[in-house]
Formats: sequence, C-alpha cells, structure tokens
Amino acid sequence: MLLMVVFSSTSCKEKEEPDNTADPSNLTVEITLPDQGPGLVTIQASAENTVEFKLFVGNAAQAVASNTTGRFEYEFILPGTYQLEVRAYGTSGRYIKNEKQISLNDNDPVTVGEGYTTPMAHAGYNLVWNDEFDGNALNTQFWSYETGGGGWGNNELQFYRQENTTVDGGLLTIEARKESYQSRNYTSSRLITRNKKTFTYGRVDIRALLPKGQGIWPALWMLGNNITTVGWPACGEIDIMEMIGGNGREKQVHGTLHWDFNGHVNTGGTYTKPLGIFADEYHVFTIIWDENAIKWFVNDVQFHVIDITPAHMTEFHAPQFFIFNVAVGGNWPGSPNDATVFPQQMKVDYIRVFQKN
Ligand SMILES: [Ca+2]
Repeated sequence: MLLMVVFSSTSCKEKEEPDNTADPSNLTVEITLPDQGPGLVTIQASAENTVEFKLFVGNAAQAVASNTTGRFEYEFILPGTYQLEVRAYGTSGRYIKNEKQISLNDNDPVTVGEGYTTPMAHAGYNLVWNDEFDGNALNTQFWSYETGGGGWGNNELQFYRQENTTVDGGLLTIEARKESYQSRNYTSSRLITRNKKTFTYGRVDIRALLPKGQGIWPALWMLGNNITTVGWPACGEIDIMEMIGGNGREKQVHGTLHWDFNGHVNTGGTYTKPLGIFADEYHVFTIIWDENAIKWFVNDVQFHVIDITPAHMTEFHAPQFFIFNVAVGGNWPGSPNDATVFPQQMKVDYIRVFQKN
C-alpha cells in the first residue's frame, strides 16, 4: 500500500520575541507506508522560510530526528497505530507543525479458515436464525448500534460509534481504536438485537476471533428484552463469552449469569485453553439453554453448567437479545498500557440459533 498523505499546517509559537526574521509557512508532509505490515515509513516535509525540520513519534517530548531537508525514514517494528508530528522551524525560532496518525497492520493476520468450526445443522434442532455476515453492510433488520461514552456501568473508557463496525469478507469486525472522540480516548462499537431478534432457549453457536492486550474486553452476551421496563439485573444477563485482555488472561474465557435475587447475584465458570490464546485462531462459543439449565462450551467442549430451575431465576425463562461489543478499560480489565497495540479487532464469522424440533 502506498499511502500519500498531505495535510495542512497549524501555527504555534515557541518563543515570544520581536524580530525581523522569517516565520515558516506552507508546511506540507507526505508519508509513505510499507506495502504491508510494520517497517520503514518515509516522511517528506517541505515548507518555506524553514531552517530546520523535526520529527516526533508518539507522545515523546524529544524529537526522534531533525535535519534541514525534511526527509525522514523511521522504522516501526510492531503493528499498531502511531502519532507522527513534523515541525518546521523558521529563522524567527517559531515553528509550524503537522500531525498525522498512521496505522500499520499485522503482517500475518489470522485467516477465517484457521480454527474450529461447527455445522449448519444439529440433530434434534432446527436453525431458527443466523447471520453469516455476508455482504458488505450490517443487517439492520437484525442489529442496532448502541452509541455513547458514559462508561456503561463499568467505568469503561471507550466511546461506542457506528464507524468502528464493518462487514466484509464474510466477517463482522468490531474495531477498538485509540483515538480521541467526545472527550474519550478510545472508540469501539456495541451491537444489539433488542426488539429485533430475541430468543428463549436454544443452542447458540458464535464463531469468533478475539482481540488481545491489556485493557481489551470483548464480549458476546445476552440481556432480557424487558430491560427497559424492569431494569438490570432483573432482566437477566447471559454472558456467552467474555475475555479480559492482558498477560496470562488471554487464554481464558468466562461464561456467567447475572440476575436478581434480593439484589444482584451472579455465578459462572472459566475455560482455559491448553495451548495458546484466543487471538491465535477462531473458536466457537456455544451455549445450550433449555428449561432446566444453561451449558457453556468452547469448540464443543463443555466447561460449565448452571441449573436455572430455582424459582428466583425467572429471568432465564424469558426472551433475551444478543450484544456484541469490545470494551476498552473498565473495572474488570483495568486500563490499557504502553504494551497494548491498537487497533484491536473482534471478528465474528457467524451467529446461529437453533431450537429443539
Ligand atoms: Ca461468515
């Protein structure tokens, strides 16, 4: 990919001194990215009345390089999103600057063919709804966006936007980005099927590739469709899959129920991969939910079951809708750190709901 970026300048004063020397002007910057992945990024700046150019990378206070030609080559080792700033200094001592964010993709992304898959039919069940994420737009007959940045009850750091969701190549992608928007420092997406696709009981298969990194919190889950009238947790919550990013935690996913029993109660189980992490390949996250119990599976291996027959668990005998989201930060994962690579993506290959025939 040869990406040429030209952008306009803003003016800053570094020194306040009356003088008869020249201020710089007309700063333009062209950036050339590697064809694929991280590597050598070339920056060519030009400006008038300029005696020196400086390149800044990330939040560092010191320039990584300076020269009189405006041409810089900087090697990026890791994939991620980086902030670049070029300053042009005039003989006046004052400078003008350009800022630009660049994204360098992973050289070797996980393909949809890697990892476990489940069949389109299960004995004793009918397929009652599925979304294979074909085409190139989210199907709004099934899904709605929930947007906003109020912390979502968990002091989460992201602002949820429609712009962070794409459907392409048979996949739904939700991307968590490090970018400032509406006083938040991260953006992501949250999708729901409320009032559109709700179910009581059945087998749910969701095939997904999970993101990774400290502070990243992907979730595939359900809430009672009556949440707008009875509130949470009286609506009930079925967490099919939650993963908390960060060292040592990315090999685990959690399946949990939340409900009301004289206040909020919850219980759940954890599955730990014998090798690797959930970002290495696709997995299928399944619940089998009937009148008596909810069972959780990863790649058809059951790791937890909860009896839902007690009288205080009426929440789990009523329609629930789906929620897919990638949160950033919050009470459970904690905040991202310098090692967290952005952007991060959760990719969903399909969701299929089966009910007993
Ligand atoms: Ca698909």
